Amino acid sequence: MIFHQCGGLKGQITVPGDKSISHRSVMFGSIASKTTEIHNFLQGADCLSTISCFRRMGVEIENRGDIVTVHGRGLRGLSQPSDILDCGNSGTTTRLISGILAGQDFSVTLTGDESIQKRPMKRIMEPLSQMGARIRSINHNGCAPLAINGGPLHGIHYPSPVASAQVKSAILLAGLYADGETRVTEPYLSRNHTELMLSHFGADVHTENTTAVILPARELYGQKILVPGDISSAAFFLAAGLILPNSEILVRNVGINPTRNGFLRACQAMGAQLSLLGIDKSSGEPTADILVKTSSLHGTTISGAIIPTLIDELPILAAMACFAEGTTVIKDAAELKVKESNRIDIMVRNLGAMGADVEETDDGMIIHGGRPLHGAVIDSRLDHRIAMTFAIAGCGAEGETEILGAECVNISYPSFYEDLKRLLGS
Ligand code: SPQ
Repeated sequence: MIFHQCGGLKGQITVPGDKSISHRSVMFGSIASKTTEIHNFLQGADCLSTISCFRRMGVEIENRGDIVTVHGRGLRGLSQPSDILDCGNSGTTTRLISGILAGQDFSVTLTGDESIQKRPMKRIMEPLSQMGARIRSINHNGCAPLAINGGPLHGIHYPSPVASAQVKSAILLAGLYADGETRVTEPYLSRNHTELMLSHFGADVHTENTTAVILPARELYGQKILVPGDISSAAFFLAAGLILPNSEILVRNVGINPTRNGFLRACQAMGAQLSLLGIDKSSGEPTADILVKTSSLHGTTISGAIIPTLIDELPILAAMACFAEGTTVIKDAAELKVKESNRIDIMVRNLGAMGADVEETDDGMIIHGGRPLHGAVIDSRLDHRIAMTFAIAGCGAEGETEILGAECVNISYPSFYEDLKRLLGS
């Protein structure tokens, strides 16, 4: 896939449904009673992996494109799959499903693609084991494939060393099956879609500062779910609208949950002309239309509690920082090293190849902005966020940018390149 420097982005766009919320709606719908109807479900490869895992455990799921209907089997109605469950490239599927499987009365083996088999799973194995689950890494390396023998669980108070919604969610989901209260305390609050949605499904769950608390459930109840547009997908167009000359774009119906909207706050700290229109707080997940115009950006520091609220947007923020005046410091973001790729290493290498002044640190990077970027050959390492980041960077760079493995955008945003082309008017 080749990109050239281009003029501005103009027009309106509605990005696909939120990936985190789409996953959860299928998972919770599967273990609820009756039917869950999901509108604006993300048809990305990761969410399709979640559907496929639950189908293999006997859940009838009708996928009619935009609407997905899950015929729930109840908390204890899943059946043992006849084969290994394949979570594909999805960390969310692997970790959250492990929490559910820990409470079943059967055993399962879970695996995923090459990237998943390198991502750390001890972070869920430890707390789930403390709750009584028997879960082991088949290759003894703390990674998938995982063998999970479900059984009786007890509640724990787990102080999580990382702010991770996947760790928190795995424990809370196991907590549905435990014999008492389960608590997870995080260093900073991570995305809270699990808590919001489980409460909507009838679970007794609440939050005390950075601690999520859940009580065992007798039943969850199927719901109708409207999935908001994914702010992590919107971020690429918002960034392009800010850095490419003569741009003005409106991204419609974007989820702006405060535990996910750090990207908007970071853009504002960089001097972005960005407005939220038509804010709708009528459901648990607030949404807005977001308007951006080409802006003179300046550097900022991104660290601490904001990090979990923009963790997946850090690659595109790092690229934006190259188009800003002054220095941008990203710190407290060591979690980037254990995503689909090591996102610190790959960002520093690829931005460096484009001529940026960027240095790697232990837990982030430092970018001295203002140096024009030039085209380069970019290895996406099959990481969807990296491919999309460099498509946008390529639109702002002189010369030709070639992205290797560009098709990996299929994981979270299958129509990304077509949508980008349309906004560029090409
Ligand atoms: O599902 P996966 O592969 O882990 O996806 C990523 C992404 O970039 O799409 C991370 F690589 O998003 C995670 C996110 O980083 C999705 C997620 C969730 O839905 O709960 C939470 C975050 O991960 P974590 O490890 O911080 O909990």
